[in-house]
Amino acid sequence: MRKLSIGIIDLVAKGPTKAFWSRVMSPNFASIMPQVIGTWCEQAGHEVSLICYTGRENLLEEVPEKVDILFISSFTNAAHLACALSNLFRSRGAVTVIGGPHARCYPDDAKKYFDYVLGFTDETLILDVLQDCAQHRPEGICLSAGQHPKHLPSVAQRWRFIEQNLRKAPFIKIVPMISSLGCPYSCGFCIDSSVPYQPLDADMIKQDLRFLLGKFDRPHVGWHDPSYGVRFDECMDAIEEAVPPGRIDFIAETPLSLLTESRVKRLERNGFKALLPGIESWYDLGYKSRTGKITGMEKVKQISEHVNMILRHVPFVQTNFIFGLDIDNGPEPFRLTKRFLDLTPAAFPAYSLISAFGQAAPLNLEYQRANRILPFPFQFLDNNGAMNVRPLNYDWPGFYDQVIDVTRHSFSRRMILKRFAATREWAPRWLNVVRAISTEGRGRIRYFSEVRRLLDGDRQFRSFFEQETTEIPEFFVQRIRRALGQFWNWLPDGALRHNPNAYLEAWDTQEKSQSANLAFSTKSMN
Ligand code: B12
Ligand code: SF4
Repeated sequence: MRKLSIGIIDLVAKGPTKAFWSRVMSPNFASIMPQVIGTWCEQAGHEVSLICYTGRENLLEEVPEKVDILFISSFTNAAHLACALSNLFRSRGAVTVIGGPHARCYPDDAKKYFDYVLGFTDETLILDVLQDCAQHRPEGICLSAGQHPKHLPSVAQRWRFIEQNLRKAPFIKIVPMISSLGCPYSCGFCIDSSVPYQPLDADMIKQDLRFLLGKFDRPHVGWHDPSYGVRFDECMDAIEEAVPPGRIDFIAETPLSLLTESRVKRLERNGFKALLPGIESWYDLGYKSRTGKITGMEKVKQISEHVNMILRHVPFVQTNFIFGLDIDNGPEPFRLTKRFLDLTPAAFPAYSLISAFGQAAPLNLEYQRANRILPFPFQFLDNNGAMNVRPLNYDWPGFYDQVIDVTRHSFSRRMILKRFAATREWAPRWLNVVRAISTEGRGRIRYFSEVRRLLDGDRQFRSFFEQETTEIPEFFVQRIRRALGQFWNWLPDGALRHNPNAYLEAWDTQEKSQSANLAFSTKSMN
């Protein structure tokens, strides 16, 4: 097969930005799969340019003008930028491919703008696409491997891409690694709730860690496992065999249910500096925190003790919460969250508004059946920009009042100082302050307050929330235009809108196979 010029863009930003936080941190949020795909393509003899787009790069200069095929990795919040880029590079003759969370969640929409839409992706699928490398228009084809790949290239093999990206990170440089795919838990709102857990080869992980020790004095590794540490002893054995104590700093998303004190001590010995457990709800999902059927204030007390125990050993803990679940009602869930923060001042709270990401999660079928999904433009589907599920037990103004109240409490001067004083090490101390006073804390308070004001003051805006109209409020359109900058002109007609019930319609018309792969063909093209 002829040698192809291949472009790969990993969209970490959804448009051009000069924000300080994104300059410092965005290179650390690069995805693993674009690097994996780049490695497979190079191994097959092709020429690859990979750009992790953090909002500062000049994409038109950095991607070669005449690429044969362009892969774009996109979350849903960057989908508009992805469509605009596809349109632009198609106009230059490229074939375009989209993969990543957006492709898995909204394949029926993505195929309008891309030649290929990939779900689970392994090397065979990538080589098939390169072999075919053809225009599929007006509708692209949706392809998926039967499951996640069994093996991924090593860090050494991905190094060229990792290094080029981390050069952009001025202070903290975090290497993305992964030790497992899928998840054994089944939280109905999650993309991995029906994807079987699959550990990756422990020897390869040891090899990767040893390799990194030769590259940095003290490497930082961010585990991208959906649930790190499910096979706890295997993970720890691998680190202990390969890494002298304390030589690598680790960050991981690990469920509280796995974090007994003896395990936390082992994590401490092995250099774990940040843990991000999901608490999610005071009334549900007790299996994630080993609180079983305990709910309400009892659960707050138990989890607070648990998190304070972790904080005695690990300097940074981010506790994740979801607002707007059907089980929540009235001010109580928010009041309990504030109580939790008072009892656990060193924990950094991260809030998500419940979001239904297309066909990725089984719960979304129920929401669509009940006509509870709103067609907020993709750019706002990042767990905060909008909540695209109509809440069951709140009206919109009442819901936003509660969200604003808890966010204000969490990032008030008093709470910032308490958190600062309660945090032991300087790096997480200052990181907590920066997060609280930038977009994540104060920025969100401003944004939510503006939404709340418009709910009362702008009839058309409110009608959209009340599902009386599907016309997208000007407030959102103008924000997309600003965020896209020069790429706005390349946004294809109709790309601001999507069918919020596509999953249900596909479900009703297609063979009801495994939901995670609905709309994708798993047959090889050759
Ligand atoms: C690790 C992780 C992160 C990390 C790393 C992110 C990154 N750049 O990869 C961090 C902490 C930085 C992060 C941040 C965010 N995250 Co996150 N994150 C995850 C998590 C836990 C695991 C994803 C993962 O790496 N899995 C391992 C990979 C190998 O598997 P996979 O993603 O399923 O990928 C397969 C295919 O999709 C495909 N593929 C993947 N990428 C690509 C790329 C190409 C080009 C191709 C062809 C194929 C392909 O191949 C893989 C193998 O089969 C998922 C939840 C989950 N359980 O999956 C959420 C998840 C992906 N995150 C989510 C969200 C919303 C966010 C944030 C917006 C949260 C926020 N408000 O800040 C940010 C946005 C970050 C950004 N880049 O813009 C959502 C995304 C939903 C969506 N449709 O957009 C998820 C699904 C969680 C959820 N709500 O259900 N996240
Ligand atoms: S939310 Fe976390 S624990 Fe639950 S299914 Fe998803 S990855 Fe697993």
